[in-house]
Amino acid sequence: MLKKFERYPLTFGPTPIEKLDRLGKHLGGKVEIYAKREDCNSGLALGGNKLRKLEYIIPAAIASKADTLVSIGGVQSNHTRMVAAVAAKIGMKCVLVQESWVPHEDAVYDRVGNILLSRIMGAEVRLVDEGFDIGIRGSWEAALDEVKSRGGRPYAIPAGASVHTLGGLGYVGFAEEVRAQEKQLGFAFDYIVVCTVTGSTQAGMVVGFARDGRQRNVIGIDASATPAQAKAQVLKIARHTATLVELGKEIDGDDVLLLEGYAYPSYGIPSEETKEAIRLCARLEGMIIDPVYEGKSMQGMVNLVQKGFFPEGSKVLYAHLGGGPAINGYSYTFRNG
Ligand code: 1AC
Repeated sequence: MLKKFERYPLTFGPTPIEKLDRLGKHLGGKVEIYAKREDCNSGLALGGNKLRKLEYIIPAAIASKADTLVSIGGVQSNHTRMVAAVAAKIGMKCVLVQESWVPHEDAVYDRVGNILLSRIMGAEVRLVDEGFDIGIRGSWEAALDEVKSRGGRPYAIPAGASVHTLGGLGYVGFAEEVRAQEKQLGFAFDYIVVCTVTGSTQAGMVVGFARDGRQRNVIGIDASATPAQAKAQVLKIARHTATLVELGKEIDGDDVLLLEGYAYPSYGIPSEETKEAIRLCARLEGMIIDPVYEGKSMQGMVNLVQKGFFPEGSKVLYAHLGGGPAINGYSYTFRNG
């Protein structure tokens, strides 16, 4: 589906699929749980899902003759960390707008984890006191103008790379990769569980799995706490991406399943259940997930297993998108483990 698109390799290749046996047994043993380890996808700054998207965006950035990648996210954005890493790798400058998306107070929140790594990699980091919104932001447009006004050539990468015209392609590739791995494994997954905030990860999966009619088996777990906006964005990106890859069928509203009810109390703030999901994974599997993204999708998946959402015998693939570094910003929350 992606042959006609130029790809700048930033990842090691197909990511491992790992069976989470102890977690599955702990949850009753009726469902098999696997994790696709997108967190292990690259040597670039601890890796993660954004690299799959950037692989299809970077050729356009290079072709534009830009000298500066300009992007945006929250203070503990994984996406901005990945943009900083890629800029370093390809020899561009990087300006990052880091908004106050998360009303979280920890003395080191703006000094550790993702933002620490971005600073070390040489990005110009700007803290902006604006709240959460997955839409296009004035602060980001201002940063683009400023780079221009000082003689630079900016290349704009939106939050999560999501509403970039090529932002959905990377996760179409994920679906193709899973299909190839399923052949080797000798079985197909019944469900794919993924965390959703800005939308292009789920949108790409929906398009990629639509190829074999499995788009409704992609279970998005909303972590934005603005699910109507997130779902509309997933649908928009999926439709656009379907056209780009010439899918040959329409994506309609029912193809996007986004479950609400796990993002509380708000984006980036873990509930008691999110914290329990993080501890559960760490203690049963040694797998580190974070309070902003994968903690919430894990909480959602655990709850779905417990309430019998997945029929007995189902094989469920959990996408670990690589949000781990943000956990450093929650050192007080986890001070006792
Ligand atoms: C929200 C895009 C998002 C990030 O890491 O900044 N996942």
